[in-house]
Amino acid sequence: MTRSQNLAPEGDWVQEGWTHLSGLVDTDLPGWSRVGFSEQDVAGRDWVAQQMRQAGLTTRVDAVGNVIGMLEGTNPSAPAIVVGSHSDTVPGGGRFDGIVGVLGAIEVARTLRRAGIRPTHSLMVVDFANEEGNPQGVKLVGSRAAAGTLSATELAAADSEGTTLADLITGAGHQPDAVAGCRWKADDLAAYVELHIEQGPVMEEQGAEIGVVTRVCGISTFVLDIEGRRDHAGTTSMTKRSDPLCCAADGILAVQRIAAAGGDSVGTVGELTSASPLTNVIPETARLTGEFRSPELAGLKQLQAEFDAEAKVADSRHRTRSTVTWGHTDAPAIMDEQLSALAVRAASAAGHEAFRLYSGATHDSVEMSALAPSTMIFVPSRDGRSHCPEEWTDLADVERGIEVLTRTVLEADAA
Ligand code: HGY
Ligand code: MN
Ligand code: MN
Ligand code: MN
Repeated sequence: MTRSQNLAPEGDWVQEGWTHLSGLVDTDLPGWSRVGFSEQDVAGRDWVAQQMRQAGLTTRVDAVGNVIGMLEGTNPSAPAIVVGSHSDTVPGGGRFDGIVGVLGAIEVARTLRRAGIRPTHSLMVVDFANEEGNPQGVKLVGSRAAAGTLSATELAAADSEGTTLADLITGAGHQPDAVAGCRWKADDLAAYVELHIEQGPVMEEQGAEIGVVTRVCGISTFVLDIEGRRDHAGTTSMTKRSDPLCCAADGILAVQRIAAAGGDSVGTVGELTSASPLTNVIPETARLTGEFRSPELAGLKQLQAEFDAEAKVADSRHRTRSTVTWGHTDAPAIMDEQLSALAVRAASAAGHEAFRLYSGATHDSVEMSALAPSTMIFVPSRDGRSHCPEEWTDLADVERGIEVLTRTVLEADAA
């Protein structure tokens, strides 16, 4: 490979693919919704598999729905270089989060073919299943299955209607009982590189065209279950009631206060539910779901301890009994410095100065980094908006990112 070799992606193909996937959305939901394991998600992933085959890859779909395409290298016994992302979206999401990385990964294979390059290492292109998570509270489903960290307890986790994650996966035509077979061996993998939109404002503010990620946030999710006492709303004085919703209100503000005090940390509440929707009943129970994120594991643990303590304070204030249940903790994932240096060099070969940055959004790279040296290439997001219909990245930025992804793969292949 030389710096001058044309490794630019075919912009028209990227644009057409993006337009096609943008049409495979649930029109009953706002924004651009292709929710994991939905009918539209299944259709999108079938299309992705078809595109992989047209790009010359051999495809398979594993037991949780990961779509995997292989291009055999000249040394099939060398560990594979993995590129990919996810094509599911949050409900009410946008058209770029994950999708850019999946289209980009396929375009790497197409570009290598156009350029007549057969890599030494096999190239593995992946569209991970349900990165965005589900009402059952499990994120990064496909990459966790591949990393062997998706537990039976999580597959049995149910939403408020009793549907388990295993039911969801089965409903999309897969076999969650066979999750053990999804696991990849670290020895088989040389590197993982994921192209993604930044989803935040930093690159735009800095005028950066290409980002290379240093680390990805850690996440800790929780459920706060609050028990109060069901009583008559008209006859129970304000000093005698035990109202779980008031405790929950304190919990919400505690999330905000604790996260704001923690430097780079953030905290968000997802859903607040109560045992009664009526204004003339003090409900007996309430439930709050939320998450904290931090670049440091110690920071995450500190946030957990502080929230546990705040829940006790709220209980004593409102005469309630709360239980905080912490879900799976994703430790912050540090991107591999050597591989990141190759991505920086690849950016330079494509004519861009790479900007190093932290990711406050989580990614499949978190799970992959436990299996192989991993890094991420970012392209800017307009106004830093993401997980909303306004999410936007110019095609020119996407194309730049894909070229840098292709060049990073070739650098890693030669390393
Ligand atoms: O939740 C996240 O950060 C990601 O976008 N899935
Ligand atoms: Mn994403
Ligand atoms: Mn996302
Ligand atoms: Mn991702």
